[in-house]
Amino acid sequence: MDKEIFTDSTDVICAIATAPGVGGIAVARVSGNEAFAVCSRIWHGKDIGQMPSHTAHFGTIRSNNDEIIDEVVLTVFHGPNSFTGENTVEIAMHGSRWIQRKIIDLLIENGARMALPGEFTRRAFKNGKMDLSEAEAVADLIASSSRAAHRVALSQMRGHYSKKINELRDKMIELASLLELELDFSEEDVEFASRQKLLDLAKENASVLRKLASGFKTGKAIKDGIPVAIIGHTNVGKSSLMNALMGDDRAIVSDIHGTTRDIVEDTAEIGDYLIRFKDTAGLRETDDPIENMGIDRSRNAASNATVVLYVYDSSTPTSIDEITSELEGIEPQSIIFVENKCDLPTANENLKNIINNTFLGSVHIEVSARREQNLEELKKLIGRQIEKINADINEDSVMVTNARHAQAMIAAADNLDTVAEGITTLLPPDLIAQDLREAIYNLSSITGAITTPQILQSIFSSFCIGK
Ligand SMILES: Nc1nc2c(ncn2[C@@H]2O[C@H](COP(=O)(O)OP(=O)(O)O)[C@@H](O)[C@H]2O)c(=O)[nH]1
Ligand SMILES: [Mg+2]
Repeated sequence: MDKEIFTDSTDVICAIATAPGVGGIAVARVSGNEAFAVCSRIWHGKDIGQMPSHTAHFGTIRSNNDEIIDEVVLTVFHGPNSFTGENTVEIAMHGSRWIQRKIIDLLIENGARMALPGEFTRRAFKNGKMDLSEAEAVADLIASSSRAAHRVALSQMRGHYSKKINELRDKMIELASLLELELDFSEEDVEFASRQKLLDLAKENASVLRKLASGFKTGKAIKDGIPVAIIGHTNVGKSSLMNALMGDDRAIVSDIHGTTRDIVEDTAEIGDYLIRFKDTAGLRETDDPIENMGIDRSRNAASNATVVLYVYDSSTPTSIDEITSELEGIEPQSIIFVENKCDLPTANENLKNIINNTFLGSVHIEVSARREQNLEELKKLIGRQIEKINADINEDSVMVTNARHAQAMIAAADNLDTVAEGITTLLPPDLIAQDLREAIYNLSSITGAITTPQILQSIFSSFCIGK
């Protein structure tokens, strides 16, 4: 399916743009140079051709034998001042399934065709209304399920991200053109492009790009859920805590040690973030091979988590040595110690102080999963820990949330390393220019200044119809 499937981009396309199913109102989108003519054939009301852009009008949609299908509100947008850049009509109808289907059928009978997935956004890209990373951000914005994910997608859609990429690229283009100029004067042995400046730029851009790409882990976590692992001994109440935080009986709770053997995962929205909680098998010495596999997974989950909830049982004596060995290799700043079962008499009088002195930067909280005590405070603590770790996320920060972009950045950084090496080893300008051009090419693929039909196909086909 490498073939370009968006064959004729001058067709009038139509689709329901609201969520599938029954709703109070549904909206059909119609786009294309002849969109007004197509809609006029089924619309009874003011002359669409005479409507000023960005105005809404009441009227009816009628079938070919003049039967009224629905009373609707029709909004017109004159190209290029529309989402797609083309003449566009949006028909807000009553949300019955039958009306939705009937109006789409009528539009098709009268000269429109069904839009392909992502075709509206693809036309917007083609008509220069947005670049590729902005178009991808439209999909992310629609899918965003937390405030933080929304913030990152909105910033990308509004072009902050592209601006940063283009700044990096423009500097490289400038130097590349100076290098190419030298090629025209090759007999005269002149240097238009200062080698020192070029070297500095290559090194600086490579490091900026690597740093951006390394933020992909955080960016992806914000989009798909920030991993928070719940670990600790068996029977301390990890699964109870997971259930209490989710408000759902997600994991099996019992007083039998070693009940949870695999990772139980679920997401919940806490504050601004979507959190992906992972309840794990309890840590203990055991001969059971299956349980041991589960314990390995627990350790793995802990080392890949943004925040680790280390749960211990207030009513059972626990030693700091055990805790220290179980948390080996985990950053203290990412740990929240959760003293559970605080409804029972404590057997760990001094442990909290010892923990605080051993794990500098960690935080501690007492809860009862069973009685649901202090859980709101725990949620706030989780939010605050994440906020601290992601301190640099704000409206204007540039965050990579897309694997395609991270790959392109790393490829461009590798090209720049080769450029730097070429300069230090006094390579002729045509060879340096070639590597520089490749770096520019890789960066350009992010915003779509340079693309192949295959890239476009894979991006837009993941959209829904109507977007
Ligand atoms: N008293 C009391 N018991 C609890 C609390 N949380 C969990 N438990 C009990 O501790 C036992 C182990 O709980 P579970 O969640 O399965 O622990 P896990 O092995 O760490 O996942 C169960 O009998 C729970 O009912 C609590 O806050 N207070
Ligand atoms: Mg459990």
